[in-house]
Amino acid sequence: MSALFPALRADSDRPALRFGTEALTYGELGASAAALGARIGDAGRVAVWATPTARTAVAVVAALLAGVPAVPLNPRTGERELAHILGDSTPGAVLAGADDVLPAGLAGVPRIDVETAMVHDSPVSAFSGGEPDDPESAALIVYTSGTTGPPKGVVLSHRAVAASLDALEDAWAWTEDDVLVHALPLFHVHGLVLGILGPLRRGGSVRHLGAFSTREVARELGAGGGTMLFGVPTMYHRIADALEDDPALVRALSEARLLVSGSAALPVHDHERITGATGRTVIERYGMTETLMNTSVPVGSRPRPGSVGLPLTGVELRLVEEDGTELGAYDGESVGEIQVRGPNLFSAYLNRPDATAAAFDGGWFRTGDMAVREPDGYVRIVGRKATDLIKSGGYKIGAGEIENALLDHPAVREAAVTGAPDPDLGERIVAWVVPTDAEKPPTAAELADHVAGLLAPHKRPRTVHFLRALPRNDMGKLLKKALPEALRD
Ligand code: MCA
Ligand code: AMP
Repeated sequence: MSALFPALRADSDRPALRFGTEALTYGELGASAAALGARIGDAGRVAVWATPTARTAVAVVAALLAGVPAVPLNPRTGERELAHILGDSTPGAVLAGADDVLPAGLAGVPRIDVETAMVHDSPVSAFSGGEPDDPESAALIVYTSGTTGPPKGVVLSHRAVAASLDALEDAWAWTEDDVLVHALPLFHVHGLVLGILGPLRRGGSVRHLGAFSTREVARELGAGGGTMLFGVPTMYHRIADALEDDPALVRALSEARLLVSGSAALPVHDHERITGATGRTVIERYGMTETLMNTSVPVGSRPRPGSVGLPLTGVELRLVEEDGTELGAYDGESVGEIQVRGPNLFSAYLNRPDATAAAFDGGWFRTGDMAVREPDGYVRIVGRKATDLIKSGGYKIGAGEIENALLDHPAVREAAVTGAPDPDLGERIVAWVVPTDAEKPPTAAELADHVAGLLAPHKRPRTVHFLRALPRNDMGKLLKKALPEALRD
């Protein structure tokens, strides 16, 4: 039996996954993953071309069963970011779909087509799933942006994945009867760990929509069979916009057991619009690639828009002031940095002992998120320590990596990147550019394509302002706060 996924049994015809028309039972998934796992045992690490398909789920489960760390790759990753991830994680193989066209950057990595191992309708008789004996073994390496430099590989152990998913079982009364609906990308924690491994650990099922649309949500949730919906705030914002004219969507949300939002703050206005139209509250949970899940509003709690709830089972949480003093107050006012400790934490940043050491304060992980605690212990996030981190559409993006990419464009002499409030994306990436030739500035679309091609499409600037010079102080330090004023000048 598999320790991580007890429901994976050769003879099980319970539905496990459905992506569009492709569905796999636990028996089929177990057999497929075991067959693929047998082929990757000595790969060291495997990269997974993480398209929103059943193949990605099979590939990741295979790697977990084989004890081979999986590195999920965003299929839209640009050439520079891909080269960094491959150079850093050195995968021995890439698992992809037979039809996937892989970029030149992956040419040197042996390719295994997941389909060649997939078993439909004829589960093998002897499925003997199992994970490495040591729960500290690496399960996944997920890349995440920081304020500066290229993304870091977050090493997540089998222990962390199991602990975090089990804590959510408690908070959400998540059972094998739940059918999760979502459209999240499968190369981040939210979509992959919570959205795929979560249902599989519970023995329930997941229906992935391929791409987000309110029409698909309406079809799958509620009467369509789905009991839970996971999404980032941008998705709930789009749902809130659509509810007024879409009775099917109202019905679907009203009938769901649980609506969960995370990856960024869901604005109170969107909470209220959804509750007003459906009578349902959206539950927020707070997590991070490095920590998996830390807090959640528990199921059955009274509505708490704006709060990320209580620490999950096993998670210790404290608020710390700038000078390192722990804040004891539960007054809804005193602001401190959230630090957490518990079995949900990552093991290390890959190849970055310096960054790993800097991330901890005597065993406590510094999240960089600023929060207050209400008298009843509920946590409310009020901001972020680093202004150079942008959350757009639920993706974390470092201003520095975009600035470096922009500076590599021949028509850019100087560049600064900031996040601007955006009703749909939460924050929108704004680039402030001094062109090499003021008479012939590049177009905004050209710069967006340039960043999308080097890094990833979600890192592209959505607004570009051209300036004669960037505002700097006497020491030459860039003054990002003065950028709007510099534009007016
Ligand atoms: C547009 N596109 C381009 C360009 N312009 N491609 C290349 N170059 C360009 N210049 C393409 C895009 O690739 C995309 O293609 C389409 O145009 C639309 O893109 P975009 O406008 O970016 O999409 P969107 O509508 O803004 O997306 C909104 C979204 C997305 C669906 C909400 O932001 C999303 O999926 N967010 C989820 C983020 C997430 O999972 N975060 C979890 C990390 P196409 O449509 O074909 O794709 S946080 C985490 O894991 C922690 C633990 C936590 O707490 O959860
Ligand atoms: P990532 O590093 O991409 O995993 O993003 C983690 C960050 O997302 C956290 O440090 C928070 O800033 C943010 N985040 C996640 N969930 C929430 C939430 N429910 N409310 C506010 N911010 C959140």
